Amino acid sequence: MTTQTTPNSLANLFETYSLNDTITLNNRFLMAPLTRCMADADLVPTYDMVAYYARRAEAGLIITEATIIRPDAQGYPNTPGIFTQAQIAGWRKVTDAVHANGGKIFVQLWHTGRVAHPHFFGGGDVLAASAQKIEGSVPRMRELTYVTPKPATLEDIQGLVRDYAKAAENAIEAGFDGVEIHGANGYLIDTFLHHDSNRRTDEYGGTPANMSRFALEVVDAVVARIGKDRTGLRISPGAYFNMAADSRDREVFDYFLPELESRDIAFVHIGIFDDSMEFDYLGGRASSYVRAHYGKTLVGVGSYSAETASEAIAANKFDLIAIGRPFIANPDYVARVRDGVELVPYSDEMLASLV
Ligand code: FNR
Ligand code: 8K6
Repeated sequence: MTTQTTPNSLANLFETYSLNDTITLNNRFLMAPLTRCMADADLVPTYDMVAYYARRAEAGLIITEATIIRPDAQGYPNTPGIFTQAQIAGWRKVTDAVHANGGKIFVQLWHTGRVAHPHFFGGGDVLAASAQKIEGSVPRMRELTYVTPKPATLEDIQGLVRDYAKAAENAIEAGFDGVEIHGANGYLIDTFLHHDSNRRTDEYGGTPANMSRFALEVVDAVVARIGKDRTGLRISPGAYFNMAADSRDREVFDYFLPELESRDIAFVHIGIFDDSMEFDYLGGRASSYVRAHYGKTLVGVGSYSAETASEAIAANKFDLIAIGRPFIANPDYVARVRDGVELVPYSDEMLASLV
């Protein structure tokens, strides 16, 4: 292991950053949301999860693994929830430990939409924008093939909006500094924003304003409940996961992003695994496209190293960098980068345990 001082070229990553008047981050690193499937049978965070997050408190902001807002939101085993008192109490231990170590933490609020499976919630409907199913089965549970979702009725939509707001309220009760609404990666909110999954002909489909309506209603309801300073949003304008690309999606996001900008939320975060991916209909990278259409705080992500992130921030491509897999492999990622200590390389086998 070699030790040296932080290269000057990385110094911008260690500058503080004010999201708004109420939240200032100690550095430019976010820990990306990372599903680990390690909550207990009641979807309550465990002591191992408390220790896992506490070890990573040097990140300017931790975004937790995606956390379901209600039972029918679940699509993977042992993903934590934030809708019971036991879950809120479990998360309180996590937030207390992160705060004791000087960190900040937002919870990622999740409904998997058409990626949900009734196996996890005792049967019943899988809700999505339209009855367009995805192929395949739940990872590691191959007998559970995905089902055709039920298009959410207007009543279902009102209930969902209410439940996102309630989950945000629960998050504040659990001691979180804020929430990141999961509007990315092909899950519920994203199914409204893309033509592949939204075939509706009512006021939630067919036009950019209609297709943006559900996402904006969720944002507005969460903002009304906990405040814009404590509300972030993750989006995937480029379809890449459980979603087929459609060039008409561009108009949806052309409409959606300025609407979002007027809400003045804490940040927008790209949902992507590799930001070098280019999307024809976005004219390049998802992050460049969002930067051009959204003038407020942007979080970049997707196969960045500290070096490439530092360069991208210096070139004003985004303001903050989220780090995912390297943070699984290196609980002390931020200290290693700061001190010039070599990183442990990530491998998929590391997902088997929480370190
Ligand atoms: C993820 N990612 C992810 N994204 C999200 O919005 N919510 C989540 O719960 C998860 N879960 C998750 C689990 C695992 C094991 C991986 C590898 C990824 C995506 C993640 O936040 C990030 O966008 C990517 O990992 C790309 O960043 P890195 O890993 O290249 O720094
Ligand atoms: C038991 C299941 C654990 C679920 C983890 C959910 C996180 C998703 C990680 C899956 C990787 C998907 C990669 C898609 C990348 C496409 C890039 C072109």
